[in-house]
Amino acid sequence: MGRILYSGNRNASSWAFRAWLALKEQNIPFREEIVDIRRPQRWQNLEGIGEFSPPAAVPVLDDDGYIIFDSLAIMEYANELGNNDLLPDDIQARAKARAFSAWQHSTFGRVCPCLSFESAFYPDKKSLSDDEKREIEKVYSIWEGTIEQFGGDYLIGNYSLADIMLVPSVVRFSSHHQPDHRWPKTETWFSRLLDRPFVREWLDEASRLEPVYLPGYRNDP
Ligand SMILES: N[C@@H](CCC(=O)N[C@@H](CS)C(=O)NCC(=O)O)C(=O)O
Repeated sequence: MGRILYSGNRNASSWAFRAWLALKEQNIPFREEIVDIRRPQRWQNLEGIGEFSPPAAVPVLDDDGYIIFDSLAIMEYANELGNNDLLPDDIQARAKARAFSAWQHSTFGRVCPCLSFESAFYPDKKSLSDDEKREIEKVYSIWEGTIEQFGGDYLIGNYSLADIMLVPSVVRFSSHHQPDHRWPKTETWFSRLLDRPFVREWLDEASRLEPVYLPGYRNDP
């Protein structure tokens, strides 16, 4: 039977991206089934996922018949199946990595909600309002202070689940408002993250797809 990751379109499924990335980074072998979550076929396709996974969403990992749903659970599972090195050893650093992951997983989408993951691949990007820029800059300052505090190459020292969790937000923010010299560590962290081969692989494939337009991007009704 093997291991199957039900994921989504490269330019539309930020949650699947995270789960896929954790499995890849831990060298876990798996087969991928891409579920087309574009409208209108989205609903019928996700109904099919709902036949074996309660949230009827992607990603879902089917590990030889054992179903694990939710990106965060899949990421933790991938880490434990692999080298278990995607969370810091130190208890407080580990809690901080989990805090950033949980923030992303719960309410981080409220930061510039009109900047969806999909919008990162639009050829005609909108200019951000001053308020939107301020929201993003506030986050850049938080990330800058965190990188400084842990003193490593990534958000919490070494590469961790927190970095993987934040990659799609890094993509959606940086494609509209790059960090500059005011956040030098964040700028370098972005480059490091975006240069990772598996991150590149997913994003290169995403860029070759037809953009998925969502309402609200240009404050349209
Ligand atoms: N908390 C879930 C969210 C997954 C999610 O929202 N996935 C989207 C695609 S990226 C989806 O399938 N949505 C279906 C829906 O909201 O009905 C996770 O982290 O896996």
